[in-house]
Amino acid sequence: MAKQDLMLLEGDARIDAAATRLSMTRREFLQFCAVLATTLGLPQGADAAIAEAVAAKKRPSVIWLHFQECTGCTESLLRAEHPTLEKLILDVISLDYHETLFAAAGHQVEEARLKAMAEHKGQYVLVVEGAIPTRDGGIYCKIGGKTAIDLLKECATDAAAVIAIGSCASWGGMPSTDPNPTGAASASQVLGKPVVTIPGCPPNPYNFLSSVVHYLTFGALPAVDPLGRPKFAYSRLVHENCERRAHFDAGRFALEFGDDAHRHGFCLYKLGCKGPETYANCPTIQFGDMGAGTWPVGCGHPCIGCTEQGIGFQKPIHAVAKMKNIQPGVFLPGVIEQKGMGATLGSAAVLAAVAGVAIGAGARLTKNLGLSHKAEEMERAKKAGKASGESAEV
Ligand code: FSX
Ligand code: SF4
Ligand code: F3S
Repeated sequence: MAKQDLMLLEGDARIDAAATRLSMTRREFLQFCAVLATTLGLPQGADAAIAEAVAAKKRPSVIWLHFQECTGCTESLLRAEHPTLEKLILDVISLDYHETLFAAAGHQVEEARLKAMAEHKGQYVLVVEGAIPTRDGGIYCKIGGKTAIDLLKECATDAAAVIAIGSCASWGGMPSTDPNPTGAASASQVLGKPVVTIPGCPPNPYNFLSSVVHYLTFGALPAVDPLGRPKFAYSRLVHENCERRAHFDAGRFALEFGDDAHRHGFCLYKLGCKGPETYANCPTIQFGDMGAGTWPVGCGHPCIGCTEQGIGFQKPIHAVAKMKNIQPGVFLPGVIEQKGMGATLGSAAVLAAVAGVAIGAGARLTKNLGLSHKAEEMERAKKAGKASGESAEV
């Protein structure tokens, strides 16, 4: 019977045993469960249910297939730092088949897969990493003499749940980039039914772990959006939670890699950041548990929209993102206007909005941002002129 309060589990011997198993203190383990419950957006009491489920060690059997990809999905799981994420993942699941991590090879591996599928018929979780080449009968990816198409269909038949990890398995990803010579397709396209997808290139390991822990605790994968993405992770645009958002709203942009604005950590929108049209929780959970800034934009690189079909590996890096939604903040006067360039730029946007010119709001917004930048440049030029004038006078 699940306890409703995490604190009631403080003295529970099962919790101590789980913490020891994971090389954590009891407190760290309980905190970890609380963080997972929060990440999943679950109500009060779910943290205790998660702690009990992980402690009970009911590890679901997992069969992990690799197709057309770079193995970055697996690498991102293994490269996580404190608390050792791979340890947590390997503790909450029983990884019965994984082509990269298996010490065995050849027939032994195939036997392990068939054995796991027979022993856990209807109960195992199938994880698919990589796209599936469908052109020319699927001959561009074969494992153990079988095409990826056949292997996927065979393994999915008796799976309790299918998770497509990474953008390749979720929607085709990098291998499906035009002209898509191998006909790379997603797991869902090949199976002809929806599957849970955790896009990203690589995907964030926390999103995978959280989804698996949800399955372990509640016997079902988390709620998903129409693209099969868990809502807890893909409901918000990168742009909504970006640490550089204040710069965007104020019209402060890096214009070149390495320029002053870039060095100051200004917004990367004009360098082609796709955060405004990409749904992912990268800015909030970040990568590798290494502390602040460990995500693409945090490191100074524009988001390339790696989670988003039609954006990642498709839209050129220099192309400016389409604004998916317009936040009120951008209609307010930017700091430059407030500093003396007049409130006209912001006011014009507000007036246009009031006048009901809703169509083309994105274009107007971008224009407004361009004007903000122009205003900033004018002010800089004015200052520079004044400074040189002053020095000339001296
Ligand atoms: Fe690589 Fe995975 Fe990208 Fe694809 O991640 S990191 S190419 S999403 O399938 O290995
Ligand atoms: Fe962050 Fe990119 Fe949005 Fe700028 S455009 S605030 S860098 S997500
Ligand atoms: Fe990918 Fe953009 Fe996140 S490039 S990792 S979706 S910040």
